[in-house]
Amino acid sequence: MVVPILFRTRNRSVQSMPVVLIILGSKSDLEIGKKALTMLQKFGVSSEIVVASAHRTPERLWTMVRDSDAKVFITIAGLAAALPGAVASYTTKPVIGVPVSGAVNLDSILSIVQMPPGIPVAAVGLDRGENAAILAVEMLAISDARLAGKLEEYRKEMVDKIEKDSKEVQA
Ligand code: RP5
Repeated sequence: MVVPILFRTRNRSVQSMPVVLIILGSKSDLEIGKKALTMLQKFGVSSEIVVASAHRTPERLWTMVRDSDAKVFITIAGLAAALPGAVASYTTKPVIGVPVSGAVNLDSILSIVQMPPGIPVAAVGLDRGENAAILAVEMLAISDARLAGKLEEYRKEMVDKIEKDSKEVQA
């Protein structure tokens, strides 16, 4: 039996609710979604990946966003990437868009960047699922000192790596 999304999400326990919901426009975007998921796991932020298309399943997408308790949405889509903008139109929570590379690339970038005034989407670079996750963590860290500390540690890791890399190329 197919359980409607509406029913499933309303009956979830508080513990299982993802803080960040990662929505893919298609299963073919999964590799980019995994980059976001892995980075969120590194920061100890709960997340979940789902598939819902703005064009192919508009009702499913609307219901999913409406019933989600996530604090931030990461939306990943290619081609005429309407997904991030559509999600932003259904919620006042922050929405991060990740354009997915393809034959053209600028198609998905411009679809996400060129939002009309009043309904913003925070766009990260092409295929940059990991950056979407870091940006989501930065948003959450505004009211979470533990996450803010983890972001500082992450920056320190990058500094250490660059210094190590520099020593290696100098040797
Ligand atoms: C977009 O169209 C999806 O986000 C995906 O990046 C692209 C191609 O979708 P599929 O044909 O692989 O399902 O809606």
